[in-house]
Amino acid sequence: MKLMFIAMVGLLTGDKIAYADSAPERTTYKPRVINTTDLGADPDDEQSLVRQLVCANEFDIEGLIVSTGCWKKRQSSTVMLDRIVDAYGEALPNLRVHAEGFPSVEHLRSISVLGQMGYGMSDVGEGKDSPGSDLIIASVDKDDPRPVWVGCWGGANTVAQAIWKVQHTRSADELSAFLSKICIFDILGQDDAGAWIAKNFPKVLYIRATGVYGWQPSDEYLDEHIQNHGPLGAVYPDRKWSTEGDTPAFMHVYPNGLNDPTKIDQGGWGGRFSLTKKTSIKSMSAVKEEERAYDPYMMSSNTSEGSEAIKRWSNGYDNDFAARMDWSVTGDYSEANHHPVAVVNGDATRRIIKASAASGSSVSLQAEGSSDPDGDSLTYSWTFYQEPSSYNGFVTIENSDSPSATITVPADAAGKDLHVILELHDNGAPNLYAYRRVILQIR
Ligand SMILES: [Ca+2]
Ligand SMILES: [Ca+2]
Ligand SMILES: [Ca+2]
Repeated sequence: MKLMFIAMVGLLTGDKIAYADSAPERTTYKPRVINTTDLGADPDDEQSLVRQLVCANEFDIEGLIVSTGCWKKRQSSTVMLDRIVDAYGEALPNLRVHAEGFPSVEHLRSISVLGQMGYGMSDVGEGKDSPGSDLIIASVDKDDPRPVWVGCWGGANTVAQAIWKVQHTRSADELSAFLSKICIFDILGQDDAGAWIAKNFPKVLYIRATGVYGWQPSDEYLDEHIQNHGPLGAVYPDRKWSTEGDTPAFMHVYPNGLNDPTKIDQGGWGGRFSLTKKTSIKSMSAVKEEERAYDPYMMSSNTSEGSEAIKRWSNGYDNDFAARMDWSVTGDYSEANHHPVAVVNGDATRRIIKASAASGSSVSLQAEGSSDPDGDSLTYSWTFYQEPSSYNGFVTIENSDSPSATITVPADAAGKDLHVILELHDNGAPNLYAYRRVILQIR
C-alpha cells in the first residue's frame, strides 16, 4: 500500500489510513516547567536537579523554587540551588557544543527563588505571598498558550499560595482561566497543600505520582557514568535513601516523542497515569493525618503498572543521562554521542501521530528518513503498546525490526485504538534512543 504524505501538519492519505484530525495533537514546542524543591531534606533533589539541567535544552524552565515539605519544614535560602546552577554554568560551554537551546546561567539565576518558607497550608493565605508564588502567577499569566507544569518535588504549598492569591484577587472566570493553564505533578504528597488544591479546585490537572521508585540506575552505574563527570557530576551526591525520587516530575513532560504529557494515560519516561481521578491517593505517611481535613479529594495517580511503566524505557533514559554527562565534559562534538531523529511517514517532529484505519486492514508505517547526526547506524523496533490502547487483544506487526513495518489491524478492533511505538536507537556509545507514537483509531 502506498501512502502519500501531504503536509507536515498532517494529511496522510492512502487506501486505508488517514489522519483523524488535521490539527497536530502536540507540536514540538518545549514544555514549560517550574519545580518546587525541598532541597536539603534528601540529597535526591540535588541528583534530580543535575539530571534536569543536563536536559535543560528540552524544556523552558521558568522557575526553580526552593520550598518546604514534610521532611524539611523550614527553608531560608537558595544556597544549595545556587551551587548546582553554578556547576551548570561551568559545564554550559561544553553542553552548548552538543545541542542548541540550553538556557543561560543568568536566566536560571533569575528564576532561582524562595517559595513558601514555612510548612504546608499553615503558610498559605493573606500576607503569605513569596517570590516563588509570585513567579508561578507571572509565568501562568504570560501570553503563552502552553500549560505550565509545576513539579512538586517536596510540598505543594507554593503553588497553593499562587492559586490562593488568584482566587482572592480575581473574578471566578479569571481564576478558571488561570487554573486551566496549570498542570501539577506532585511527587508522593509531601504536605497538605496538594489535598487542599485537589479538594477546592477539582478541574486542575493534578497527578500525584506514587510509583516513583524502582526505575533508578544503580549506585555503581552512577559512579561510572555520572558522578565522575566534571562539575555537574561533582554536585550529584550519593543517595542517602533512594535515588532521584523526584525525577519523574519532569521526565513525564520530556518531549522525546513518546507521549503528550496532557494525555496522562499515554505513558512515557515519567510513568503512566489514570485519567480517572480517585479519592484514595494518599500522601506520605507523615502527612496523612493533616490531609484528612480535605477528605474526600480527587487526584490522578499511577496506573497499575506503577514504576514498571517508567522502567520499560530504562535503556533510553539511562543512556540519555549518560550521554548528556559526556557532553558536559567535552567541547569536542565528535567525542560524544548525539540522539538520532525518528521520522514516521515523513513527519520529523516529535508529535504524536493520530490516524484512522479500518478493522481488518493492513497499515504501513515507514521510518525511512530517520537519521543520526553522528552517522551512526540505526536499529528499529515497532511495538504495540497495549496498556494505553483501548484494544486489549494481540496485534501482529510484520517487519517490526525494520524501517518499514506493517500492522495487521485486528478484525474485532472497530471503535478501539491501537498505540504503536517506534523505538529506534543508534550504535553510538552509549546507544541513544528516539521515539514516535502512532495512535491508530480503528473504524
Ligand atoms: Ca524532594
Ligand atoms: Ca557514588
Ligand atoms: Ca548518534
